[in-house]
Order: sequence, then C-alpha cells, then structure tokens
Amino acid sequence: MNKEYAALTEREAAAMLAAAMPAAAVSAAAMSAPPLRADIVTHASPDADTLGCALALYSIINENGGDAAVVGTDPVPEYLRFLTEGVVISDSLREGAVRIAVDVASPPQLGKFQKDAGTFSLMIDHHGRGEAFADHVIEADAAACGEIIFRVAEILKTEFGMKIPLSAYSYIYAAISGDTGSFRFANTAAATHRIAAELHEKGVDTVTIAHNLHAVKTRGEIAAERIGFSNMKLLCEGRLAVTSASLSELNEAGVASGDFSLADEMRSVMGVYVGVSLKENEPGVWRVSTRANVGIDCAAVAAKFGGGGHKGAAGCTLCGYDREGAIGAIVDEFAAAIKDFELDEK
Ligand SMILES: [Mn+2]
Repeated sequence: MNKEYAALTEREAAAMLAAAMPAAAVSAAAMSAPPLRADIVTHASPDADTLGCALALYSIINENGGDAAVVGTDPVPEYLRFLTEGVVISDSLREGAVRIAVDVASPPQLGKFQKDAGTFSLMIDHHGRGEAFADHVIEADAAACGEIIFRVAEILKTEFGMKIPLSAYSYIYAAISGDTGSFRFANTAAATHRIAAELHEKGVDTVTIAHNLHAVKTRGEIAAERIGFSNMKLLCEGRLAVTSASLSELNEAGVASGDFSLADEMRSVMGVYVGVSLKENEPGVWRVSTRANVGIDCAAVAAKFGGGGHKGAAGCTLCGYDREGAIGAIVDEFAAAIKDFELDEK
C-alpha cells in the first residue's frame, strides 16, 4: 500500500463535503447533486475525540440534507454513552457511501475495517505519526481532531452557507475536552482555549459535558478505585506510586478489566513523579500503564518490556510473572530512571 495520497487544506476538505450537500448554497451543479451519503468512521476503542468528531460531521451532513452514519468497530464505552444518545452507531460500512475517518492515524486503528482502508475518501486527524490511507487533513498541532472539525465547520458555514446545528458544536466541545483532559494536558494551546471560548459563546453546555466526561464514574470504576487505593504503595522516597489488581481481586469484586486503570490516580499523589497501575488480565499476564509528571520517559521503560507510548504515558505487558515479580521488574526500571532524573536536576 504505497499509494500517494494528497494532503488537503481544511478548505479543500470542506469543499469536498459541501459539493455533495443539497442544502449548501454552492452552485447550481451542487444543488442537483444527489445527497451526500457518508459513513464517518471512528477508531477502535473509541474515545471522546473520535466519537465527538464523527457525531459532529454526522449532524452537520444530516442537517444539510445529506445522509450520514457514524460507524465504529468497537462498542461505545459506558462513560461516553451520554454523547451518542439518540444516534445509532453502526458497526458496518454501507456500499456506495463516501468513507471518512476521523481521529484515525493508521489502518490498524480502523479495527475490523483495516482491510477497507484503501476505500476511504478522506482522513481528518491530528496524530503526527501514522500512515495516511486516503486524501487527508492531518494537523499535528491540533490538541484534538475536534479543533480541525471546528475549523472545517466554520468554513462550511461562512463560505458554503451550510447550517451548523448546536449539537455539532457540543460534539466538537466534547472532542476537545476529552483529548485535553478538560484543558489540563500539555497539548492545550491558546488556540484550543479560543475555540472553546467560541463554542461557549455559541451556547454549548460546557459544564454538563465536562461533568459527564471528567467527573462521572461508573460503579465499576469506583469498585476498581477501592481495590487500587488499598493496594497502593509509595516507593522511591515517595516519588513512585504503584498499584495493582490480581485477576482474583478483579473477579471477586466484579470489576471488568477495562475499569481498572489507576495510573493517573497514582500520579496525582502529592510529590509523586511516576504513577504505575498493573492489572492481571490472564493468569500471569500483567498489563502495565504508566504516567509521569516530570521529565521521566515512560515510553523508554515500557519499551524495555516490548511496550511503547509517549514520554508521559506509556504501557506494556508482562507475561509469566507473579504479582511481586511484575511489580519488582517495573519498579527497578523506574527507580533507576528517577535516580537519573534527580541527578540531572542537581
Ligand atoms: Mn484525538
């Protein structure tokens, strides 16, 4: 798959959408064009950004006489169902529909649609690294794919006369709020705040979206936290916080593995540099997630165990360990990284 795909501007992407939209005041030719049938496809293990972007395009296209569907390979997680309420998320692609991927960096992230990657017409994404599989708008500076969708929506409105419903702006706000951790992560730029301010002025209920995304916890997550905090250990003179859950602990408490993810909570302990959360997914198989507050490279540690990720957030899987062995292996690596970091600081 070495086909060359074109990098498009936001305006070119907007024009492509508008050209097939009956309600758009583009041209007489467009007025007689059949309505745009578009499948907007999210990435596997969907998050607020991919779903928010897909739902925003969906509501814009349908508002303007098109026929859009949101398509995803995995079920919508419980905490995001407030977002998809009232919209059917399909798990199959329609014959003859234009295929648009949002927040998808490369074909494997399409999940079961990976084999269809070559049939996509447009990718809109903000991951710097990836593999383009269609003509694309890729802006690595954007904190969320939702920022790009916002600009495309504004072009559709101002240049092509399309109607943008409030729901689209709300979905875009959710996308941006999700990927910036409610405007707390380092990716949050001045431009991100400016877009958020515009969305606020347009009437988006920012308070409810932020609450649903960042404050609400499921009962499963609360049960997971109970296990996580009671198993927490502070090591390396309080610089490393580690917690873990064994398969039997998860099963006894009826906690789904997906609900146990406490690296961020570990990282929140005052004075801690690195938070680590381990869970046993199968006997002897430990999934490890790590988060750092300071310049400690989680990805480098994860890579030693065949994992990867970003400097501040990474993960790996350890096979054939008991709990103490798995914790010990990870702690040894981070203890060394913390020591190096502290020496560099001096
Ligand atoms: Mn994203």
